[in-house]
Amino acid sequence: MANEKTLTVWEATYDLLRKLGLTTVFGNPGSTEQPFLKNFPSDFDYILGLQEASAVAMADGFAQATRKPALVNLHTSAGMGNGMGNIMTAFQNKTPLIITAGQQTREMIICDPLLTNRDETMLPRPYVKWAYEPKRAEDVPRAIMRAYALAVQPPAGPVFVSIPLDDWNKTALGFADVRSVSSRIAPDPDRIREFAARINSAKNPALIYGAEVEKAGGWDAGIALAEKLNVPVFRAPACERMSFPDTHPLFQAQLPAAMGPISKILHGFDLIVVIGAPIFRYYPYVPGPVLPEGAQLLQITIDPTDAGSALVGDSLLSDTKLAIETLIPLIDDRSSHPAPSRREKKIAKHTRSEGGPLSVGEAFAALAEVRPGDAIVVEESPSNFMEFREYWPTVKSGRYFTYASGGLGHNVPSAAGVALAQKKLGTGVPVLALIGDGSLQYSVQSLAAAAQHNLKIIYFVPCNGEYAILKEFAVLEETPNVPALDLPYLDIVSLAKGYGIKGVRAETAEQIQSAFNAALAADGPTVITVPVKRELKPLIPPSLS
Ligand SMILES: Cc1ncc(C[n+]2csc(CCOP(=O)(O)OP(=O)(O)O)c2C)c(N)n1
Ligand SMILES: [Mg+2]
Repeated sequence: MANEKTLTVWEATYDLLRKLGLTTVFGNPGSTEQPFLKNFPSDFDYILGLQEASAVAMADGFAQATRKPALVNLHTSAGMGNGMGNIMTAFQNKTPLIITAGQQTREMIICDPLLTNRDETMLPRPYVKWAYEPKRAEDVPRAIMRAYALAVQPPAGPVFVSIPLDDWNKTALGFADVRSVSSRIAPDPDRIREFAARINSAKNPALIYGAEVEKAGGWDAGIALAEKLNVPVFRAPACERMSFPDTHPLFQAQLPAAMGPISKILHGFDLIVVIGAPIFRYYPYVPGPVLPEGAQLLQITIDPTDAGSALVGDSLLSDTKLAIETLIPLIDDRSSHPAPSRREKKIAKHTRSEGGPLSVGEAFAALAEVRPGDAIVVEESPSNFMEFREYWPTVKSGRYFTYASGGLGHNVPSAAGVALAQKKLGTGVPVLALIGDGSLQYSVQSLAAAAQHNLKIIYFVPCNGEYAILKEFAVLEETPNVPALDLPYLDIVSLAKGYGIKGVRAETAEQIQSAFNAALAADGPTVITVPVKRELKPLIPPSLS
């Protein structure tokens, strides 16, 4: 260990990262990062993204699955640009990421040499909570400490520190002070009593759970609240985590991401209690009221932005688990009331059609029959995910991950981060990555990390040879003859091979099952491609549009 007089910024920073538990670095190196990565310590792991988009999203999946912040090291300007789409998604996901990037040397930057990250703090905005380049080399460790403290405080999210390449050999001020900050905020006691009173006086309330509940560790508390209230539970539209079991008798449905349809589904409720979600996350514009007539809305969220952007209702700022736990003793027990009417819930079964490719439902039905008890799903399958959930219900917390943004290119690398977390935690839990054939192309290079680290991921790719969801959107929005929605030429088995992964094509239910079982038994990842029938499903069911 260096003595404090000769301690360099490099040594002080690695000491800090070690103490913060940030010993897994997700990145893609360039010459501006090499002074940071030199003599890479043996107790650190470097996970190579091959492209910055993959590095960011792998870190996101890893952070979510370990429930801890993660460290990302990107290349200067161009690398930041590559990472930007997934930085935006990490911001929407509220994932704490400490993102660093190199910068040209302070000695030359006045004359704009190659590798200059011009106005370095501007590029990642508005999708970072803080962006900073230290005013002097000595401040690098403290800047990372400050970034960490900001990233983990609610609402959590990515932060950015730009570090000139000549900072690392400078003499440090000493070891950085390691600070801790809290990551939960309890509800205002008066306001939550008001909320409880409004729930108690409601005749016909409903609950809507969003992703924050599961992220806050509130899965069990959410079930307890729902059971004491004995009311229907919906899932917030377009939410990235599950928060409530699909198989619970009170569970109704995931709400569609459109205004009019949501108010139709919620018709008849007098109080709608939304916990852990924006009001609401919409996708297509289908006009209609935000809420059905006569309904009031209460929102509990940790995010002031989501409280601010709500078009209707009254909000309470809080960690959702703490709020639910505070609410439970304050609300009347309605469990003896007649159970609310429920939709019929059973795992969908599919009869197999003759000839031609399988329908995607048939493919999912075959897959569900060989479902292992404990697999985690990471999903980016725009036109098929709702149907998938009919066959593969989520029954446990932490078993389903997708993105809060819809920005393609997140979930293929994120699956590698989730699987890496399972490996490091020693859970032995496999990851099923359900990925559209179009979606796979955006961060395809992350397949290499799965192969290099021998991750237990089964990529299941329904190949319809098209951007099906965009065709569905085109019907709804009446925009015919959009070019470039067909991609029949992709050879995904060969792509997998190119990245060092076994690729298999499965055309029948039996082939799907044997490929999946072989993949489960294999030591490392497998890509299974399944040619499926083209189907034009309505984006919003006709009864709701
Ligand atoms: C970064 C990015 N670029 C473009 C889009 C627009 N987009 C949304 S879904 C989609 C098609 C996805 O195709 P595929 O993965 O094959 O799924 P399918 O719709 O066929 O089920 C596209 C291009 C996007 N969401 N994100
Ligand atoms: Mg497709």
